[in-house]
Parts: sequence; structure tokens; C-alpha cells
Amino acid sequence: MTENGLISLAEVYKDYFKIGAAVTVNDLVRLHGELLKKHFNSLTAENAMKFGEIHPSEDRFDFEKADKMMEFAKSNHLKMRGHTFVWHNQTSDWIFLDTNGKEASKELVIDRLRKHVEVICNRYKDIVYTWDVVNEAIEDKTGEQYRDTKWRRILGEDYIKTVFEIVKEQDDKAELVYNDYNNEQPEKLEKTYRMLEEMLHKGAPIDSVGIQAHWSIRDSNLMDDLKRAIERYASLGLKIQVTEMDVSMFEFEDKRKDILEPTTEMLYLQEQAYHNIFSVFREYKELVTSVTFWGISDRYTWKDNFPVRGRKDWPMLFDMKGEKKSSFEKIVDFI
Ligand code: 9MR
Repeated sequence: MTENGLISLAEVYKDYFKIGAAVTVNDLVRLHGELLKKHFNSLTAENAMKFGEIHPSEDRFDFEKADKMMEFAKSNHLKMRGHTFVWHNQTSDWIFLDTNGKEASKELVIDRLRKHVEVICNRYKDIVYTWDVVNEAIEDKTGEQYRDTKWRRILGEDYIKTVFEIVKEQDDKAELVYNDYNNEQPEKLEKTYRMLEEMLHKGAPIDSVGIQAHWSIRDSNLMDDLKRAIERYASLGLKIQVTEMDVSMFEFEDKRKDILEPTTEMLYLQEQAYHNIFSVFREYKELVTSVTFWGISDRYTWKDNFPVRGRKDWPMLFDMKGEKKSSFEKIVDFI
């Protein structure tokens, strides 16, 4: 069956979870457009729905790109993930400033956030099945629980709960997600667990944890960490979404710039990684509701500029020509 050129990833996984991709408007046409229609049933705007992009000043929204994505999704029977309401990056400064240019009060920021969420939810909630409500709120440094952000400083300790409540008021049908990276790794997992436990206890309407899954071909302990994380989060009654997956050819510490195409060893390690990771996702299909890739093919990936600016990476399932890689074959060969 895997030799069949007609195979669709979303179709293969239809009884497991949604299969998504992060997109720019350029991905909606030509090769990437075709791959999206064939293999995916969920879209995430890579940047177009972030606060700073969609609401650049208080009285101006820029819906153009997100609307194009919505139209594409509607005409091709895909759903969308809404990404993202509250994050420390790509957020317009105006929301944190009052009319005198001083830091805005808690009441003012909440009022503005509520209006923002209301507009975005009303426009997109028919097509959006899940929102990344709060993104990356946990601190990476050992010993510190929360990332120090303007949101937290102004809205206070329980801001995560407040934000989830605001989104729930506007869309009570969507799955509401707390989304972060490295949150399968033991230390960050425990911090995240503590935060979620506390917020849920206080009544925050959190449905799921987003595991971003920015991984690499040499992540040791990944399978054990991942299983433990899924089980820990599930013990709080939460579902799991894999929200931004890619499997880089380079470990974070590997800053080489002289590799101009993936080696045979890299491709082999990548297919093993994809194979193992998807076996775990399938094992937990009752808990995992979607798996989204942070891109479509190796032609375009944010990893080309992170952590090394201008260094090509090849983290996706489709190669530079849009052809299926051996990693693709490995994740559909269970049927
Ligand atoms: O892929 C996104 C890239 O184009 C932006 O420049 C970057 C800005 O911070 O954000 C990237 O997407 C991020 C996502 O929204 C949240 N998790 C980490 C992703 C990769 O940085």
C-alpha cells in the first residue's frame, strides 16, 4: 500500500488523530497547496494569527492572510488550529501601554484582550476546532516556575486561568490548549504539571496540552520522556496535541554549517525517529487528538534559521522536491 502514489497521510490516520501543517499564504498554492490538499486535514497559521500580525494596532486588524487560509481550509475540507492568543513573542506593544505611554493597568489589558479574542473567535470559530490559548509560559531555567512576561507582570499570578476563561466565554466548543516546547523533558514536565494542576484546581477550562515536538534525529530518551509526559498530563484529565512537530538533522549544540545535503546516516536516523515517535502517538491515540507538522516539505522550514541563521535543515516528511522521504514511508507502514 505504501507504494501506492495515492496514499494520503490524513486518510491513513483518520481513525487516530488529525494531521496538520503550519502554513504561510504561499503554501496554499502550487506544490505545497497540492500536498496540503492530499495529505493534511488541519492547518495552523505559522504566523498570520499571532497577536502582532493580526491586530497590529488597537483599531486595526489585518485579517487578509488568515482569511485566505480559512477560505483554503473551507474549500478543501480542512479544519484549523488557532495559534496563538497569549505569548511573550510577536505581540503588539500597544496592548501593554496606556494612552500616556505608561504600562497599562490590569483592567485595561484584560478589556483589550477580551475584545481581541471576541473578534478573532467570531471570525474564525466555525473553522477553528482548537485554540492555543497560552503559549510557552513556563520558565526553562532551573528553579524558576514561570517565564517573566508582560502578560504575567500585568495580569498577575493567575493570568493563565484568566486567559482560558476569556477564550472559553467566546468559544465553548473548541478544544483549549496550553502549548509549550520541551515539555516532555522531565524537569519542564514537572513544572508544567504543577502549573496545570493548580490552574485546573482553580477551575481553568484547559482541555489539552500542546507538545510542540521540535525534536532532532539524536534525541536520546525521547520515547521514554514522551510516554511519561503523555501519561502524566492524561492523569490530570487532559488530552494531548502535538502542535509543531519537526525532526531536525542537527542537535541543538551542533552548529556545523558545511553540510549541504542530508547524509545517508542522517536520513536513516530521521526515519527511525519518525517511526518510533509515530508508534508512540498511535499507542496513545485515545489521548492524542492532533499531530501538526511545523511546515510541509524541506523546501521551507523555520529550522533554516534556527538555531543557526542561514543553515539549511531537512526536518520534514517531504523533500526539497516535495517527494515523500523514507520517513514518510516509515509512518504509514503499519497498515
Ligand atoms: O515558525 C515561526 C517563525 O516563522 C517566526 O519567525 C517565529 C517568531 O518567534 O515563530 C515561529 O513559530 C514558533 C511558534 O509560533 C511557537 N513555538 C515555537 C515556533 C518556532 O520558533
